[in-house]
Amino acid sequence: MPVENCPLQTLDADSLSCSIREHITHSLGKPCAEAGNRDVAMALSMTLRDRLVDKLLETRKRYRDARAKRMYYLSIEYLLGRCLGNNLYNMRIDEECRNLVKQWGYDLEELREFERDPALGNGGLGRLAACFLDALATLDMPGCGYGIHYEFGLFKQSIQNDRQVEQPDYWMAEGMPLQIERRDQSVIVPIYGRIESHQGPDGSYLPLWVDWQDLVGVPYDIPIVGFGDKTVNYLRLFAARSTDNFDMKIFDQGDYIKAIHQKVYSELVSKILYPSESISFGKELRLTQEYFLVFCSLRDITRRFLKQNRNIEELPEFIAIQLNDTHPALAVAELMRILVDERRVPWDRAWNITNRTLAFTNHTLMPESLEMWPVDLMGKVLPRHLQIIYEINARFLSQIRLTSKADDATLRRMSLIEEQGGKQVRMANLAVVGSHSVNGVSKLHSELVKKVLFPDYAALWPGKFNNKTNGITPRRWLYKANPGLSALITEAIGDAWIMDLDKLQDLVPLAGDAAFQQKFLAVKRASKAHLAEYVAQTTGVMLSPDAVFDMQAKRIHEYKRQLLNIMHILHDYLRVTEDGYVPPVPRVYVFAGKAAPGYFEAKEIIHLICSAARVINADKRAAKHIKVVFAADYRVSLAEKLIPAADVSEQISTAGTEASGTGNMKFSLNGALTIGTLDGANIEIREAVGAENFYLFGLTTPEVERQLGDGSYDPWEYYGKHPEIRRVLDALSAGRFTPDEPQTFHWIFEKMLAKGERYMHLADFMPYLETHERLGMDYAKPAVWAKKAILNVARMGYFSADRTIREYARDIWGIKPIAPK
Ligand code: NBG
Repeated sequence: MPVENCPLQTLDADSLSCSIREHITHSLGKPCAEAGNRDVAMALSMTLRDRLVDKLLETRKRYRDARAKRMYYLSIEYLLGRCLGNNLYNMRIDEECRNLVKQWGYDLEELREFERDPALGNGGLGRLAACFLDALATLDMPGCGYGIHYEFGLFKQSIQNDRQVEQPDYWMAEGMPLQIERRDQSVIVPIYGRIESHQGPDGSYLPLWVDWQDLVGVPYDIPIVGFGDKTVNYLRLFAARSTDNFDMKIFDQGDYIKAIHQKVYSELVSKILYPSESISFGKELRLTQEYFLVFCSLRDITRRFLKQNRNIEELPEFIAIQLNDTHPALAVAELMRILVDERRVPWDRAWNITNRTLAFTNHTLMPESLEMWPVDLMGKVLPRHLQIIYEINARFLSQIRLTSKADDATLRRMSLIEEQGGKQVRMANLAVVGSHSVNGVSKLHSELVKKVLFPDYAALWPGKFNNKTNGITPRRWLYKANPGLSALITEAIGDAWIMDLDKLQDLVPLAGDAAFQQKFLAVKRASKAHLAEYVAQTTGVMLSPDAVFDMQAKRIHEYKRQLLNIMHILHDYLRVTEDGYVPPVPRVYVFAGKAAPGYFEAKEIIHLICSAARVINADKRAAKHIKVVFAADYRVSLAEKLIPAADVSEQISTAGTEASGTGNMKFSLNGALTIGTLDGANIEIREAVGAENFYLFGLTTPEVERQLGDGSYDPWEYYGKHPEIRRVLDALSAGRFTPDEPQTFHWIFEKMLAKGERYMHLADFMPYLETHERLGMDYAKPAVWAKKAILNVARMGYFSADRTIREYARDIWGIKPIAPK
């Protein structure tokens, strides 16, 4: 029989069982009778991989036959989280597998614990990329991800002596059975060297990149299965290897060790993920990573495209490339280099192609996160790309000088080069100029992108700027993470919500139904009890599932204001212990999140939370009313434990600082009520769930802008006026929570009271307290609370990543679903 006629694998219980045994014996080399949990978990993953690969090939053929336009998502981070469980759920064989392994005496949940989270991202941006991949595959859209195969993902966090300690995360320690190495599609990446100019036969200038060194990008594909197992796309991650092409000159000089050293340096490029969303730019290795991602991706994308016998000038008709923030912005220069230097397309036509192919998403307003690279460094690492950037800039500036009569100040702002204090390339400007679409990630943020970040560009190209409010995948964040709630919803309204989250609306009539409320509260309580067990095991702190579970889980950053949260907790603690106050309901406060290793304030905030937790949890007067927990090592799999158990979601960033937030969506979808500011997607969440089902407090963005702008914010005024604020800050300053080192948190006192304090903690403190007060009273009335929580779930349909992806596909990418017939 010809190979192509062999039947694809099917996954009924028998074939599943055969395949698992087959892998235990032949892939792992063990008798089935000796297989431990780990072996079964591995063999199960391999079994799924076999099936996914079949579907992957089938999907590829389907796209090819349809001559479909493809979208490629370029992102330096992907926070996938564990794959086994997610694949089982998306393939809808979780029940089957659970029963099967149970017959053999294994527990599927235990097996899943063997998988390490591939944590190839820092936070929101990387997780968004992962949610998008899930939605693309679920919607049968030809869209794949490109990224870096870091050997070490985001550091593992542990807490020692109340402080964060970082350890390396070697995520592949247990193997990664899902990935497929594709050595045959490796890419040679030129880097360094210099440019010689030659004259072409027609007298034109021909740049020649010479004396470059090279490294190799080896692709690893991770299959991404959509819900219902119809479409399998891929995430292609490149690992850096050295070429065997050692520098012979070094050998000739007899310096064997130096030659090997160079080989090691090449492999460093994909060694480690930089652990911060706002790193200090200037690190050569990071620039090399960004280039490595861009070069490998574009090489691969254009190779696939040209293989279909197409003319490079048709690129924008068949390919869309989305730049996830500025990290892959070098794609603008690299695509121009491919077109102009390699394909000999005239500059203007090449520019048109580049522009129509690329689109850019901005994810942050923080000025310190706007990437800039010193011109000297770029010239050394990427000499040809720097030339191209200069050329783009010169043409762009002379064009706007002519057409829009821009003055010098405007030209200086719009230039791709920052001239002040050492020349630097502005990556955001490069991305905006080189793309046909620029989007923000929530309504408010997209407005601020135009107004604050790129006012000149927005005036020049109003049609280029648009909004795509973020979304999350309901598969991982409800269906898989919260089986209890998921089953309750399906029992009430059927399971169509998994593919069409707007269907949750059908729960609205049940929000006031006493019987449904009872069931809903029972599910929530069970999740809380489950989390309480985990917390007891990992921290020794005992939690009561009858308390309000109030959570703030996200990166630790001053703008996200974990300090506001902990100061409120301290205030309550002092009221209970000093004023004899009795709160209406007991509270459990859970914090989770990592601090960038070099970010002093963020690390000290963790130190404060942990020190305060130690004091409060040990104080008999307080402990029945208040408990504080810091759940270490926040990552996707921990989020899946925390979020279903939350009653309250803290989304309390200073207005105008959080681009969107996506944790806010996950909590609300799982029936937590938000206490939050009018920031990022909070605004849209509040509109969707109803103002009465959202605890709003705090200044608005215009108020923050005005008070910080005219210097009128004076924290001492608030300190003077409110004894509550004085008590908390004085306690911190006096070393109340670190008696052995009383000076430890004095910096917080100073920072909170510094003139024009950037995040305006004290301005929002009293409204925050009052809103918490109101929230506590509402929680004490279960029917009132349950109704609000159910309405949150019911009205979150809009925040599905499926909706977001449909909008990108329609407005930016021009791609369509290619479903199997
Ligand atoms: C983050 C923002 C979040 C947003 C995610 C996804 C970065 C640089 N930005 O508010 O801080 O939800 O991106 O868009 O990670």
